[in-house]
Formats: sequence, structure tokens, C-alpha cells
Amino acid sequence: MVTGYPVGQLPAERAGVTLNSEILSILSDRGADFTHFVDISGLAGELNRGYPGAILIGMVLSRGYVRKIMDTPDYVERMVRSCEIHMDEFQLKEVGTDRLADELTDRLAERGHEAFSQSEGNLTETGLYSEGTRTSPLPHKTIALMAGLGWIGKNNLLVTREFGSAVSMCTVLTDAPLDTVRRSPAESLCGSCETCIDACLPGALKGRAWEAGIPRDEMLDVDRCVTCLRCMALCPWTVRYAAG
Ligand code: B12
Repeated sequence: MVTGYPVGQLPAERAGVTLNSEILSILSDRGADFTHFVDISGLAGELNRGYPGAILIGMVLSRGYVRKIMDTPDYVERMVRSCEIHMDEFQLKEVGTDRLADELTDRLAERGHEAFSQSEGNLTETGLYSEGTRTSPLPHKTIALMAGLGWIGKNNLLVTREFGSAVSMCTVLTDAPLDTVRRSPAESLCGSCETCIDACLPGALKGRAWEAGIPRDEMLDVDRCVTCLRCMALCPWTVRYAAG
């Protein structure tokens, strides 16, 4: 269980700690593997839409699942052919993190706080997800970097030391009085590794190293991506996690 703030601080000492710990226990009781509280007040208005804080909710993909993708080059195709793709662990955890974000948003609103769920459903419903460009105003990855979780790899995904890219995430934007952090992106540990590029059979990944402000389309050709999960599963950091 990863928390977003120092352990051992008496709640009375810090306004909002209580709310942090309450949210932490609600989310972990309901299946979240990690939760972070991030200060997004410094971002441009079109990104944070006036919300000062964000709650990042994450679920870790199981080692067995990652190994299955590693050992089955056409894993997603097989799941589609056998009409089992709805049982795919990443899909189920994507629905899971989105559901937690929607529920938390309702709980915060009941407590009188402004809150906005960045679940795929709510982003689409509110017209904030552009199907044309396949973009949302404030991607979960941006918030994950500000939480200090890791770096953006050449696979254009969040890579963490602990789980590699084997995570599903969702976020809630809010004005609730939270104790938050704002960190700079971790240094990339991709180095000269190009495993994800070699694993991307349709050639959607362009082999660029990520740097702040780089346009997504210089990292990834979204029209070529076949969402095969290989760039996520075959990253050496994900493989190391899956090896246990
Ligand atoms: C649209 C979308 C897609 C599209 C387009 C890809 C894309 N990344 O845009 C398609 C369908 C191609 C796709 C594919 C996949 N996706 Co997708 N996708 C999304 C979605 C819904 C929106 C992303 C978005 O807004 N993109 C716009 C661009 C600009 O942002 P971005 O690339 O996500 O992130 C960039 C910014 O964060 C920027 N950045 C970082 N710091 C900062 C700071 C500032 C100030 C700024 C301005 C920018 C910035 O750098 C990042 C890299 O370019 C997100 C969920 C979400 N709401 O975030 C999931 C998500 C990114 N996808 C995810 C995954 C796992 C995948 C797949 C592996 C799924 C699969 N079945 O294969 C593939 C991998 C593709 C790849 N290598 O990137 C995960 C990523 C988890 C992780 N470890 O990072 C997410 C977070 C969903 C989840 N539930 O966890 N996806």
C-alpha cells in the first residue's frame, strides 16, 4: 500500500489529513492498490479547469497476467477471437479504477466539495474526451508524474521502478481540502533500451525519449497502435516486476 503523505503525523497537526486518510481507507477497502494526492493548482487553467487538487487511483496488474502477455505474442487477438476480451485483466481494472473515481466523486460531492471524475465515461459524457485526436485535457499520466510515481518511457507509458508499466489508473479533480504533493517527473531510466520499440509490431512507437512538453504524436502514431498491450508487458521494468 503506497500513501501520498508522511506516516506518523498526528492528524490534528495538518488540516485535511483526516480527509486523506479517510479516502485512502475507502479506496483500499474497495480494491485500490495505490492512491496519491496531487497539487495541480500550478497547471494552466485549461488543464486543471480550476481544480487545485487531484486524487490518483491505481490498480496493479497481476504478475501472472503480465507473464501471459509476455508468453502469448497475439494475446489480445486471441482474446478477441475467443470473445473473452471483456474478461481481460487490464480492461477489468480500467473499469475498476474508473468506477472508484466515479464513486469517490459522488462521496466528495455529498460532503459539499467540488469534484470531477476523469473516468472514460465521464470524460466522454462531458465532451472532454476528443475521439478525433484521442486526447483528454489532463491525462492521468501527467498527474502520475506530478505524484513522483515514475517517468514516461519510450513506450509513451508511465514506467515505475516497482511495477514497470503494469498499472491501471484513474483520477478525480477536486477542491476538497487535501494534503497534496507536487513533484517533478522522475529521471527516465530507459537509457538505450528499445525493447518496447522492437515489441511494437505495427511500428506505432517512434523511438523518441520523452521530455517535458514533447507532443504525444512524436512518441506514438495512434492510428498504427493496435492496443496489443505488448509495450506495457514487455518493458524490462514490467518484466522484472512480473518475475517477482
Ligand atoms: C486515448 C488513450 C489511448 C489512445 C491514444 C494513446 C495516448 N496515450 O494518447 C490509444 C487507443 C492509442 C491508447 C492505447 C493504449 N493505452 Co491508452 N489511454 C488513453 C486515455 C483514455 C487518454 C489519454 C490522453 O489523454 N492522451 C493525450 C496525450 C497528450 O496524453 P498521454 O499520452 O496520455 O500522456 C502524455 C502527457 O501526460 C504528457 N505529459 C506528462 N507530463 C506532462 C506535464 C505537462 C505540463 C504536460 C502539458 C504534459 C505532460 O506526457 C505523456 C506522454 O506523451 C488514457 C486515460 C487518461 N484519461 O489519461 C489511457 C491510458 C494512457 N492508456 C493506457 C494503456 C495501458 C494503453 C495501452 C497499453 C492499452 C493496450 N490495450 O495496448 C495502449 C498503449 C499505447 C501507448 N504506448 O501509449 C493506460 C496507461 C497506463 C500506464 N502505465 O501509463 C491509461 C492511463 C489508461 C488506464 N486505465 O490506466 N490509449
